[in-house]
Amino acid sequence: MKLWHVIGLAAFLFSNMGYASDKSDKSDNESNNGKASVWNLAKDVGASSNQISFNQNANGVWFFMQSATLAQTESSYSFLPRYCGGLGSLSSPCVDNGIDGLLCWYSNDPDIDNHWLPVVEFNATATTQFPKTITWPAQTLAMHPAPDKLAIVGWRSPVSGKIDVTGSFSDFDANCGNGVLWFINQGNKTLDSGNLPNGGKQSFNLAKVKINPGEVLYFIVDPKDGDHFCDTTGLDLTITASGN
Ligand SMILES: [Ca+2]
Repeated sequence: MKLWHVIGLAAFLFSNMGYASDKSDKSDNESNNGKASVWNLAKDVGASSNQISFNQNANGVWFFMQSATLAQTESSYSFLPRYCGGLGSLSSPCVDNGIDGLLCWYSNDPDIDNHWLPVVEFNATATTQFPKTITWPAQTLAMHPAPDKLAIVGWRSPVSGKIDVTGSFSDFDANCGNGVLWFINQGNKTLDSGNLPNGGKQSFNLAKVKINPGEVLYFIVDPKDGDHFCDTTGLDLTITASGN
């Protein structure tokens, strides 16, 4: 990554909620040219194990975010501002994980338990990893909320027409806690939701969701009753443009 890329990325991350042009951060994925009809979260994020791929605006559509409170209010969402690509960074979830190759975007404020949450993380290794009490399959994305903030993956639509949204939320840490609540919102409107029990997995399948360019779908994990212990939650997600 060249210096001007870094400067541009920093300016982008610390800007307001306005989104940068798709042209500002092209990945190697050919689907970044706006002609893609399928977006797979793990495939797009894991296209290469570095920040260029695991990035705000990855493949032109993916964003990793947090809320100000547990309220699902679009205007209160902000980008997770910090990135860790390995064990070299101090005071980050990467150190907590203790395993290189677990990449993460995380909060800039320690929460009430002095953890850097919420966090959106990706297992970029080729094998299942077991940080602390978590069972984390290879090449999968996970989210963890704070007790008082939502963990959010955003997909900003580059297309108009209708899309199909399929995937699942899975509890990657069944050893404690009370599970999570999950939501799929289009702006502030909830399209689907679930109450995921500890250790559970719940699928979603939304057909022919009408969408306009620039509209955002939010995939949200709430800690459930403010109990965020063992809330590492996998998100498997594929969005397919199905035409008009
Ligand atoms: Ca919980």
